[in-house]
Amino acid sequence: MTRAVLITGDQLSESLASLRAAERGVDHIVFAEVSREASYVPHHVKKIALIFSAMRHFASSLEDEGHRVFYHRFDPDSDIESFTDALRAHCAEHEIDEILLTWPGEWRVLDEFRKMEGALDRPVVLLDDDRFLCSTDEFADWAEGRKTLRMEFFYREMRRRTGLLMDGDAPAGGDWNFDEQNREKWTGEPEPSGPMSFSPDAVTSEVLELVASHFDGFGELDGFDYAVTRGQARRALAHFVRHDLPGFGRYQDAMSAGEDYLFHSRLSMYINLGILDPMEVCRAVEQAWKDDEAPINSVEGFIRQVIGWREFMRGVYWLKMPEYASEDFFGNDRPLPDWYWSGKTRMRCLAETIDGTRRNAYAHHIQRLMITGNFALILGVKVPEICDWYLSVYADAYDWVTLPNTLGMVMFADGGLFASKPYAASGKYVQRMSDYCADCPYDVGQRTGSDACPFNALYWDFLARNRERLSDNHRMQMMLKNVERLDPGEKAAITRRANWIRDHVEEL
Ligand code: FAD
Ligand code: DLZ
Ligand code: SF4
Repeated sequence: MTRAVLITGDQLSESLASLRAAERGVDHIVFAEVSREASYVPHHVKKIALIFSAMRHFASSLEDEGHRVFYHRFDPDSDIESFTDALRAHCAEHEIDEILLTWPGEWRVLDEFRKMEGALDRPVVLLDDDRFLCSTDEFADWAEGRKTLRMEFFYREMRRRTGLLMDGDAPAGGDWNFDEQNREKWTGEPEPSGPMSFSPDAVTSEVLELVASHFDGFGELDGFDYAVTRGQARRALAHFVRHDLPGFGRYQDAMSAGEDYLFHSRLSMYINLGILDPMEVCRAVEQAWKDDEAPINSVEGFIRQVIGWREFMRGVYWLKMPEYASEDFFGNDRPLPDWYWSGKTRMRCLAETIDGTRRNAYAHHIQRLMITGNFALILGVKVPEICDWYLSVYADAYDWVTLPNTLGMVMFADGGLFASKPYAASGKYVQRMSDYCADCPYDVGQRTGSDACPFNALYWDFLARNRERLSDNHRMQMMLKNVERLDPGEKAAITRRANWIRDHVEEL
């Protein structure tokens, strides 16, 4: 019996379930660069280049290990536009008895996989993606009977299960969470090293030419410096642990003009592709603490993101899809401003974040949450438009992780399934955590008037507009009371300013 094993662009792990099941030298390992995957959103060109180059490198490493690899390169004139087309063409040319797949990262692709048996007239076996620490069934068991899902409780279970940062049954360092130490503003010292850069090799250079000729989605292709192999990604991990992990905790929420990364790892794109394993990343980080090379607040904070948030988001996605994608708690109706794609706004915080996104296909978490995310929330942007923006512009973006972060964490469109309140904030928050406001033409100290920081009026107006909807959220009570306390004249001026901003958002 010969099977065709399709490996998608984010399944580049030797430990992948379908690769473990494949018979080396017998089964056909199929990769396909296809237009449907490359165009379901206008992906950042660096994201496409990363995926194609990493796929090509991974395919040749499998070949070196004795697998029979069949690689369909991107061809704009080809009739092969989808995974199904690629497998159909493969089955027409070769004797294939069965198709072997691993659970994909998007509902859209799962839907395609489920239709393959009919489309290809062959049995299709779909295996679980066990590269995650918590399976979708285990997450569903954990969520069963809970009205709201709180990451913190899930995370403690993951700590116990993995043994990471555990001292017997107790959390190492005496606490589960050291977040109160992780909110410092960064004022220039210590200097971050930044993520490790890699020069394009011949394979990547060929991919860069291909992408430059055929794709013009979003962003800049120049300066491509990502790891594209497992070996490189492991070096990037070691580099982060050695240089930037120590400062990661303290400055986790900080932002600064001209600093695209600060102390963040830029490892998500490698973990999500499959070329780094989440547990190996956490073990390396934990070891730095054991060796006294990084403080507990950095190490715990980092591990929480990976075994906590990352696993939790995947759990939420598969628990709630496909209905989840249509949630719209606030009934938003504003289009996404055009300048989300160009970066051309005078608002410094947004211009900086979007400019970094255009250059690097990257922004760090607090920029995604509190700058581009917060603005979309308080403006009331249509949920699918902002979700598609995030899915397009970041090199680490796949629906299983982008959607819950955007729809749930940022837009609160699920009404608080896992976020205890919307992350709405005024310019004051941006001023506290960054140096953006100092050089901004808008005045962060003003709520009204033509020079006032747009975040301010939008924030107060967001609270006023959604008072009823948020009235039974106990964490919002103080903020809602502050709205009630506003002087009626001031309140009317805020509404006028917010309406003006909404009507002239493209001019900001
Ligand atoms: P670091 O700050 O170094 O964090 C370490 C690791 O923790 C990351 O590499 C990542 O694997 C994990 N992590 C941290 N936070 C989260 C989280 N909230 N959800 C899942 N994993 C997390 N992350 C993605 O991987 N893909 C996305 O498409 C994505 N979209 C996002 C959209 C929005 C609106 C927001 C607010 C967050 C999003 N995130 C996404 C989460 C987070 O912002 C990124 O994982 C992080 O910025 C990646 O950069 P880094 O590797 O330098 O992370
Ligand atoms: C994102 C992406 C792109 C741009 N192109 C391809 C591709 O041509 N072939 C492929 O196998 N995968 C690609 N991907 C990643 C897939 O979209 C991803 O595997 C699915 O979204 C499931 O997570
Ligand atoms: Fe952003 Fe407002 Fe600060 Fe300008 S003043 S950088 S718009 S928060």
